[in-house]
Amino acid sequence: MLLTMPHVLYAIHGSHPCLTAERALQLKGQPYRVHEMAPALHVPEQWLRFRKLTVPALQLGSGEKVVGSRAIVHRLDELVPEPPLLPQDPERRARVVEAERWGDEVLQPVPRRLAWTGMCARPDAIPVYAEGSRLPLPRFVQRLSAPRIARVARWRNGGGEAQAREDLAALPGQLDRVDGWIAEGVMGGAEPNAADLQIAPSVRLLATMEDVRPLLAGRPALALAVRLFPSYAGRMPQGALPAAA
Ligand SMILES: N[C@@H](CCC(=O)N[C@@H](CS)C(=O)NCC(=O)O)C(=O)O
Repeated sequence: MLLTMPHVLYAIHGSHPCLTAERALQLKGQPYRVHEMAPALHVPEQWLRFRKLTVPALQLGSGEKVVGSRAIVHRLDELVPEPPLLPQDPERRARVVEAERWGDEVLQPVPRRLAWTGMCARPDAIPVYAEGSRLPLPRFVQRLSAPRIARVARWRNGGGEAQAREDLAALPGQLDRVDGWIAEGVMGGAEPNAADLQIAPSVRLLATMEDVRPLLAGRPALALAVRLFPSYAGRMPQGALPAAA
């Protein structure tokens, strides 16, 4: 079914799961516009509109509301079958769905926690991550409010130094898992599937952090992330994150 009314994607600039949802809309050739919200401040707005606290959320042209990157990808795949984001073959589909679920529940929070932790340590990185944002906030308001927002977001997402050490220690094993799925063909095919769309934005966000780059160097996971998402606003300078536990 072709959806003709423009959809509205509720998103935060630079949010990796929002990229997942937006790329799915693009791959399905859907007309949409982005309603951008300010990080952390988006929580009450999301609650009022969707009775959920996170982005991405999608209001379809039909009025239907879908919240969550995985739910959005799956709903779009149901409504617009081509190109498929989930394989038809049940066995292959189960493997892609499993990788996608892990990408959402386990990997996705890691770059989120690290990014907010790093931004608290290096508030000068915040405007670099905000490059390309279309929020009509005067610069001085952004400058004053951004460090406070980063602290709230770090707290809400369970960031902090001790957690960052643990996350960095766990990352090599997590990246091995992604590389394994690429080697097995679960991910990394010529046409992106739901697992690619879920996992590549997380790896791409990790690649903006100089302290993490050595862990990514030479990995198929990095090559896939850069192939699917060549550019990503933001750069976290070396030393913003603590050493691994
Ligand atoms: N895993 C879910 C949730 C995504 C999520 O946590 N999004 C963040 C932005 S990247 C958010 O909205 N956080 C709200 C908060 O700070 O509580 C998904 O993929 O949709």
